Amino acid sequence: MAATVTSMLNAIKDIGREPASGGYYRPIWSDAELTLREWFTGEAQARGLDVHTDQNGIMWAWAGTPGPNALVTGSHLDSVPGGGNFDGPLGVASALAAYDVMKERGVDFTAPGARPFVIAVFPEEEGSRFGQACLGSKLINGTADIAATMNLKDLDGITFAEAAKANGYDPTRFGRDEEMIGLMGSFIELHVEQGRGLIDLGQPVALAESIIASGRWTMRVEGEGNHAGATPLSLRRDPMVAAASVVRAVRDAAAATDGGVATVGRLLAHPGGVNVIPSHVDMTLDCRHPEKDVVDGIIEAIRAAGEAAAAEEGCTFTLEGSGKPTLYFDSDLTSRMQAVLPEAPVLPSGAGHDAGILAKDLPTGMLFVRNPSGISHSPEEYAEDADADFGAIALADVLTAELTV
Ligand code: HGY
Ligand code: MN
Ligand code: MN
Ligand code: MN
Repeated sequence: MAATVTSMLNAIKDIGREPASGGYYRPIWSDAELTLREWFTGEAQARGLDVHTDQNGIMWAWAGTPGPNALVTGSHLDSVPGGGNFDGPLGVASALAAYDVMKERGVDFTAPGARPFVIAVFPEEEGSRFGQACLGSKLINGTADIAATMNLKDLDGITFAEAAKANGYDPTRFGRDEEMIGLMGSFIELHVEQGRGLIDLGQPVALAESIIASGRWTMRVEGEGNHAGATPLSLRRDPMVAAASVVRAVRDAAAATDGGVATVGRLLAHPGGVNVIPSHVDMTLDCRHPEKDVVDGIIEAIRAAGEAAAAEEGCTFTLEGSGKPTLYFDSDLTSRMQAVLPEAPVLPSGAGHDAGILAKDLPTGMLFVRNPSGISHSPEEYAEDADADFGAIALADVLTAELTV
């Protein structure tokens, strides 16, 4: 293998790294993410791949002439705040390494009649800047509401449209791309495992069976801003007090189910002064379970608890958002992948992926590579060198088989 997966990940290990936490922050169109785009372009062009970025910000590195029924592999380069260097980049580096392996084995990607092959990099998979997960894949397949997307704001109040324009995109051209979707035959994404399945099973790679039901909600507790020193407790309508009860209720509602999870990842008091009783508190909510009706039940329990906690403090509670059901990957594609990798267990994914979004239009499948820590969305996530290389070769084996489909 020309450049090992690990050597490629090492080459980017300082891009977007936050010295204090050791974690990464690589949101869309940040300096870090733009540098990673340049890195990918360089790696792809060094392999003779023809790289272009489409109107949705998705990067495509073609091994020959673009054509229908293209075999697509790749992943994303952006990260969550405080994220790791493997969630996303492992899939991109492994796609490049798998291409190297296939070339070394004599695969001729430009032979007459060869199935078109392309490595894709999807932007804003984490939704870290604008709050919408898998935004790039949702844009290209039309599941993103364009007007709503253009108005999404980052923490600095910059809209998606403004940021896109500042990075050379035409905000009026985002959206479903029939031509590109029409060219995509199937998509196989390799990803670092997020959880302990493989460690406990003693296997280096797994195939994905499904992506469990999940959703994102926003919660707001509205109270009355006031002076922290001059306002007696009896006169307060302090949304932070109610918000504390809401966070507790989130855990209790999930804990009351069998396997449900719910997370408040961000809590922002407004205006956020030390000596100011907040006027309102905004929180995010991420909730997941293999069965969507369990997710729905958790959300309703949180809504009831939030309304009660707010009322007790003379505040109001609102909860908005939506979830989606469990996505099962294409069974024919996964069966073919299993025939190539008979040792690989087939596991559900607690994490969402672009492959889950693109499944709306084409067969998609996933390969997971063992993560000894089981931890992800943290600098603790990693894959051993040997497992990373094993994963790239497994990906090459699967892709080689798919070239004849
Ligand atoms: O949040 C997720 O599940 C994924 O890592 N974007
Ligand atoms: Mn990911
Ligand atoms: Mn992730
Ligand atoms: Mn993902």
